[in-house]
Amino acid sequence: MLSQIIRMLKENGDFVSGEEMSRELGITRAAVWKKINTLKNAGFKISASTRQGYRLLKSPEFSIDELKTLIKGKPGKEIIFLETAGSTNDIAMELAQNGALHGTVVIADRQTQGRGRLGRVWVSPPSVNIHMSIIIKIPVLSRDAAFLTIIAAVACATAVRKATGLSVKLKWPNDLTVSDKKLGGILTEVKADPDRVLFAITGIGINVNTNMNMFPRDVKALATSVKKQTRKKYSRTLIIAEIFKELQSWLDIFLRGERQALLNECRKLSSTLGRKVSVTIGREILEGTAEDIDDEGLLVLRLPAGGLRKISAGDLTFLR
Ligand code: BT5
Repeated sequence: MLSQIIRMLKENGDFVSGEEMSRELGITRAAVWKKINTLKNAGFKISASTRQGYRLLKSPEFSIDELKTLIKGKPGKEIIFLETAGSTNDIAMELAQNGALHGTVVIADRQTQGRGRLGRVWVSPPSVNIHMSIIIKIPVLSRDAAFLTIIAAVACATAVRKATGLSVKLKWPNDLTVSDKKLGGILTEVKADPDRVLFAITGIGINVNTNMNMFPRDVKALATSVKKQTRKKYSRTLIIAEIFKELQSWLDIFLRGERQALLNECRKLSSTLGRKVSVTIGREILEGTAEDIDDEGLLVLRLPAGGLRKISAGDLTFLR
């Protein structure tokens, strides 16, 4: 109901009369007034005039009800919003196992046990960043699982670029970066049998309105946020809506079999290709030049002796 009211106010752009709203929503004018007050309490600036009705002046930085108005049939049709979660990936995993549909999204304002890869901590302070996990149930072969991270990374980088104008890059395999500082990360977890992926959880963490003093020292040294880069606050609602739009479009491209388009975009956005890097894979450390991302989505590393190594996952640092 709140989403419907926001949609009416936005579509109209001007005053919408209380009577028109009450008619369209099938509730009394007093009930409309109450709903408007709920929105005001949630941070919406709405002017009210007895003669003309209600007019939306400004939306708050984050509103799940506004987000719902911005999504039509994209991933995110079903959104579960939590003020606090352990890890949104864990919650989405459980939901997916219990039959939740493709495109179901879990968003948390803060996480107490946000995770990176290999159990590393993902710092997730309240009310500033995006922490969300999307259930992906599409036909993917197990050997193509790396594409799921590529799809999410390309979608997020493009969405944040469009929403903020920042030159967001992709650092192989799962980082969103600006000027080589970490703006966000993707954590893809899959449930698969030997042949095919049964479902995947795409976890997305992006630092939006974070002040650097919200991070512990080690993270502060390597991280950045949209606010830090632009010196402006951005609406998480609008960025998330943009991510859903991009995700839908890149999933469609993948499902149509147009992998080259996806890979080309990934190569174009890459901060890694052409650079001297060191890659840690378990106990092994390899140095070389990141030459390409191949047609299977693997990193192609040119070794100093001239040979090539293809790598599916690892931790990468730039040399020099
Ligand atoms: C990642 O791991 O980059 C994946 C991060 C995924 C987080 C999302 S939030 C929603 C969903 N629910 C979860 O529990 N997780 C996902 P990795 O490449 O392993 O990077 C982890 C490293 O990034 C840490 O060891 C820190 O050094 C650094 N780090 C931690 N928090 C950070 C932050 N907020 N911003 C930038 N860097 C951070």
